[in-house]
Amino acid sequence: LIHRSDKEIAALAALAEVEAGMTVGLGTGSTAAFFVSHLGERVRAGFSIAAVATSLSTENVARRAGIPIIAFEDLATVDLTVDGADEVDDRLFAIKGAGGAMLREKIVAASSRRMIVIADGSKLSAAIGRAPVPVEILPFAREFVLAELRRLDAEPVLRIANDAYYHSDQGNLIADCAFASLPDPVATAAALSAIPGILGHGLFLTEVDTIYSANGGVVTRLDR
Ligand code: DER
Repeated sequence: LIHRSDKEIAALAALAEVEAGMTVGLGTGSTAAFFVSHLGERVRAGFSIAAVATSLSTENVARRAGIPIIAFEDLATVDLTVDGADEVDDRLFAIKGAGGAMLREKIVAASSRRMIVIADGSKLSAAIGRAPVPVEILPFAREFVLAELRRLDAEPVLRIANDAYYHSDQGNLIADCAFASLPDPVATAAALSAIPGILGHGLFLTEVDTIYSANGGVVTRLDR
């Protein structure tokens, strides 16, 4: 008997959509790690694809799995991106960034013909608003941006790692914003993007085409 977690089951459902010859965007986080691992098995068995990574950590995991990695900067379009999320809802709105990779994840997602979120049932909501919204901040702009976020009632908390500020793959800071509620995610996303010094945020409102979510071993597919 093989027991698979819901994250792994969701990842396998997305893997079924990968075709030979595709350029595949590899997400970041523990759910995406199952996808990368199983994709690596297929590649080692002769399945030919090329992949771009949404973080340095994913790039390392993918290379160790034997997946050919190409540099995203040389591409304009990716065929299929598979990534996790911190929270998703029935509108296919997502909050991403707990893994700190949402700046590259959003670029790769936006460049993809299809973007699939894989998640276990704990990530599903009727409307996003529970998970904090990560924001990537240019260090030069730290206190200015924090003040602007407080004016939006975003309650920003700078991410700490090993008693120092956490830094993204780009060398920027990340603040987690604990909005009391997100009644209008589109307006909130626009307000965040309008603050100079914010280079990215975790509100993904247009990028997700399909969600494969698994709960108790049962996979549900939701399409935009
Ligand atoms: O940081 C990210 O965007 C990750 O995709 C995150 O949202 C999901 O991570 P998990 O699969 O480990 O829950």
